[in-house]
Amino acid sequence: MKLLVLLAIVLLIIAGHQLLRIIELSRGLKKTKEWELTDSDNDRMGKAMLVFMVLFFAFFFWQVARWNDRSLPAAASEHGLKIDLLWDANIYLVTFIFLVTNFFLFWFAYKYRGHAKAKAVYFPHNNKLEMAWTIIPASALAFIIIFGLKYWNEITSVSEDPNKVLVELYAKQFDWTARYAGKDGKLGTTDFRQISGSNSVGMDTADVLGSDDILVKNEFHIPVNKEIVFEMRSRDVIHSAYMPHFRAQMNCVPGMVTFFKFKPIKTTAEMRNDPYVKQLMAGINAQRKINGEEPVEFDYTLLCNKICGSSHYAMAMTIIVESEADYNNWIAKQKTFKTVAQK
Ligand SMILES: [Cu+2]
Repeated sequence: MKLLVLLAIVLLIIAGHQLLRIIELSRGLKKTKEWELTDSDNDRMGKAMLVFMVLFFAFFFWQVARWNDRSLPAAASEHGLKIDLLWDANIYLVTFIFLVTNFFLFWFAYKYRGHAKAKAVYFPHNNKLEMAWTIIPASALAFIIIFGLKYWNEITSVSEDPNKVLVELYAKQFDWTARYAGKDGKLGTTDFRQISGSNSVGMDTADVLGSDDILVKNEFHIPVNKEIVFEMRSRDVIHSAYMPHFRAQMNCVPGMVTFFKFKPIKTTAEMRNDPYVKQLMAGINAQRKINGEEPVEFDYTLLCNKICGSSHYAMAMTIIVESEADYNNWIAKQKTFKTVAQK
């Protein structure tokens, strides 16, 4: 069988080679050379450019309509709404430029299609044009950058809020640990030399500030409408704390503490009732059913957004946003580092 396939391939190559030779020989018999384009060739190509443009634009708009219902729900944090605004402004701007430039690209390919008598125009320089295509893109980019920088500074500035909730996210290959400051409101210091099986984040056991710290895995809770300050550390490689529903992402870099803050504005329960989220989850659960999997409910997630190793995909943690009372109830039930360490 293998020999037959091999023989077929060899014969195919020989046949192809012979075909090429016939084409080469037939060239000598023709009067025109095949690399010389005729006016009718150019005309056909010019019109094909227009046809391609129409199909290309139709495909673009079809894609927008087809995949639009797969995007993230509206932002669930205060600053996230502004990021969404910036995102939308960018997309509209880019789409507009894409349509205009591609229209001219194909339109000019058609309009100036080759012609035996056509002469090229010598057009070396135009100051007004140069000014226009420098100033317009520069001001558009300046708007995007200034707008973005303003909110970037807001989410990365030091929190002045006395009622803030401080959460440390500790990343390692391949999981997250969330650490709360406990009753004293201060995170205990850490020391990488003390990392061990029972002290995975390297708590400095000599620091009393850390004894009331609370460490949780798999799931962490935050109260709605309060400023949450995140401090991020990494044990091994660069990870990235990504909370897509809150429009927040920050690298976790070994040897340093990075941070940002945001204010969640919708609880997990509110998100589950959101019509768009319901539709999104119905789509996901329909696919899960086909795969023979149990249906799932919407949950906020913390993901790692750096390709940090073989089990990178598994670096996830569920985030529960709830009322302050529910949050206080939950945190009161968690064990402090001291009680866990004494066991
Ligand atoms: Cu990671």
